[in-house]
Amino acid sequence: MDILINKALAGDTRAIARIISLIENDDPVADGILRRIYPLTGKAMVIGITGSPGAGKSTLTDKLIESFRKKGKSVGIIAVDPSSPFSGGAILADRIRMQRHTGDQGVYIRSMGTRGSLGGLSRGTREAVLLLDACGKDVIIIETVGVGQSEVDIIKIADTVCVVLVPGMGDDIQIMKAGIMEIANVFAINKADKPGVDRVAAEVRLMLELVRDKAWTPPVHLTVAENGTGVEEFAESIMKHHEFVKNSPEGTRFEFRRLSSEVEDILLKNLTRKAEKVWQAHKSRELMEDLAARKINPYTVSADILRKLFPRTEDNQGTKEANTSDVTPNN
Ligand SMILES: Nc1nc2c(ncn2[C@@H]2O[C@H](COP(=O)(O)OP(=O)(O)OP(=O)(O)O)[C@@H](O)[C@H]2O)c(=O)[nH]1
Ligand SMILES: [Mg+2]
Repeated sequence: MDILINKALAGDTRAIARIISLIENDDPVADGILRRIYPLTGKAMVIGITGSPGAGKSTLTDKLIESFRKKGKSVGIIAVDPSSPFSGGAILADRIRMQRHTGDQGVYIRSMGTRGSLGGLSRGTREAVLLLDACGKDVIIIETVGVGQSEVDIIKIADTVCVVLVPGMGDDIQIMKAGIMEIANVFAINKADKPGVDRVAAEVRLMLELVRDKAWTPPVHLTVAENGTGVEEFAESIMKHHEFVKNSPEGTRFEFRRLSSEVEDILLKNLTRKAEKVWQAHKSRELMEDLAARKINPYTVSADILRKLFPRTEDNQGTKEANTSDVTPNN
């Protein structure tokens, strides 16, 4: 395991891919690896790119890679592909748009499926980001389709959330209603070569007036990802926002909130794992028959398992205290 970790930290892409697979498969060794690499994290600029299907997120990401590479920064990409129940970095459309970077040692691209979390980010996205961070990637971009849960999830992971909108889509307003306005730090109105771009930009700016945050007003950029128009300015805004996050009280609050949700997620994952184990060990043919015959109910069974999980819970202590107070008056 040490060899694998060291290889990954040295930038070996196969070792990185292997560890991400361990993470995705919820392999028990993954937690140990993450614990080891965690002290090396916290240096990368983590960017989330979200927006409706086909908005041009991958094309824009491809141009961002180019821009950051020119600035001498190494880049890691995680493309969350909701259509793929499997992962393992298969060649997907997302990846193909960034194909020209695959020969570049400073670029690592990985696709992840959304197995297990309907519409949300893949299990393990956060951990994959941590790994790429530890492995020295200066910039990490997470591309995710903005449907449902994923845009809520993305703020738990990314320092800067970019929302990509396009002209001529009737559902733009709906997207905004769905909370996009609350989470976006930078906007790109992509496909600015198409008619209607000014209208969308005006709508977004108007919406921003309504929910204006005093400390940071999300800039709205017009981009044509296909030929790179506006991408440089877009990248500048992303970097500015990152500076803002790192150097403001809002940023610190945000970081605390994010770390809290990180602890919560890990705690829940471990609890679930443990509970499943205890339940599997507790389960018997006899018990199942009793349940089926309604001799016992699932609530009681669950309570028994909880007691096994937490032998010294408040409930138990409560009983003890009750006993003590029963005894005290007699003394
Ligand atoms: N006209 C025009 N087309 C663009 C622009 N940017 C991207 N496209 C095209 O839009 C299509 C979708 O682009 P992608 O980059 O795959 O979009 P995406 O948001 O990553 O798509 P999904 O990952 O499938 O949600 C492709 O055919 C691109 O060539 C642009 O600025 N102008
Ligand atoms: Mg894409």
